Amino acid sequence: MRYINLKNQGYHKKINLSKIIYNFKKSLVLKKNAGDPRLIHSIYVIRGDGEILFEKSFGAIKIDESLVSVFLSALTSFTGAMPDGSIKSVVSGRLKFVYTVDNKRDLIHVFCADKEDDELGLHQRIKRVRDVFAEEQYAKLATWDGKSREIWADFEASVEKILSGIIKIALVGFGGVGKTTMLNLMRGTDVPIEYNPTIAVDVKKLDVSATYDVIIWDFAGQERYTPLWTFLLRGTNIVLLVTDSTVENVVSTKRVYLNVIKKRKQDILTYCICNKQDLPRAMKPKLVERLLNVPCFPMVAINPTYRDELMSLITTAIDEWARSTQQKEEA
Ligand SMILES: Nc1nc2c(ncn2[C@@H]2O[C@H](COP(=O)(O)OP(=O)(O)OP(=O)(O)O)[C@@H](O)[C@H]2O)c(=O)[nH]1
Ligand SMILES: [Mg+2]
Repeated sequence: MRYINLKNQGYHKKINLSKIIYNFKKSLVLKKNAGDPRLIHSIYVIRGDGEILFEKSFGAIKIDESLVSVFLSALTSFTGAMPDGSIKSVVSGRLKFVYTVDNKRDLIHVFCADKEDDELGLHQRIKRVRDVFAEEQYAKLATWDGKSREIWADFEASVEKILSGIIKIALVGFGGVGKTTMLNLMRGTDVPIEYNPTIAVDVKKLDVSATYDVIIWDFAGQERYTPLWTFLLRGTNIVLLVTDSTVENVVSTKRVYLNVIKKRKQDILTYCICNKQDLPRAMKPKLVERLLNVPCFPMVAINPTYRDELMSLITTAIDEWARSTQQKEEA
């Protein structure tokens, strides 16, 4: 069992690294399964008269197709009284059907999933599918001949994206550089001025994308926690590498980038945040960029006027990540 003794740092308790790692492994498994699209068997868009306009099967789980047929044929009889936009679900055998109505357009959207699949994740996704259909697809039906598949290409791509799940963004950097302050700024919560070092890691959901569930992992940066970083980076899609922009910290941060992030097998999109630009010793992002060779952005995390910049930077990172993932899939 690995322990870190914190006595020398003024703490009088031991941190059990193995236990922290075990708990995080457990939470990773749970998160992975939450709304995992691989458990969604199929999705349908159905007209009020029962006609199936769109169906897409993911073939992830073997199911009793007749059960689906029976459910779909009976569906219109119990969606009639549903208020617009409401979502319901029903479990039948191993399957869970989640459905919602768009009364204005006379449409019903249905997900057929595994009964264990996360209810909230399914609700969020079916709502997004309904919105995307209303915004991007519905108008195309007016000129549709009822047969050609071309008009469905964009919608199908959107559905894939919506079902593709979770983006993990990690805030990585040494103690006191301002990661937790940035997380608070992103979430619009009050920014405490006093420094409370993060213990191990803090995980929060960020409401920033209509397509993905974005989870931010705020790493603890004090030296005693850095052995955790390699483990915590698993499954990360985007790293925001945070520096306090002093020369010393930029140099150490470069070492982290080269030895911990860049060495990983999986591709991680990395941006560097040059925080504490309000302080006199702050290096300019242009200069840091030349040293680190990753895109660098200026930040003053204690100043709420930087929030918009921070949010648009995260949106840009997510878009860039999604684009490069798609390109890799196509290659
Ligand atoms: N002057 C200035 N202070 C900042 C800025 N951002 C954060 N701070 C302060 O720096 C201190 C440390 O900030 P935290 O966000 O807790 O640092 P952290 O990176 O999360 O540190 P660990 O959790 O130990 O890894 C706090 O007192 C913040 O108020 C900034 O842009 N300018
Ligand atoms: Mg912190």
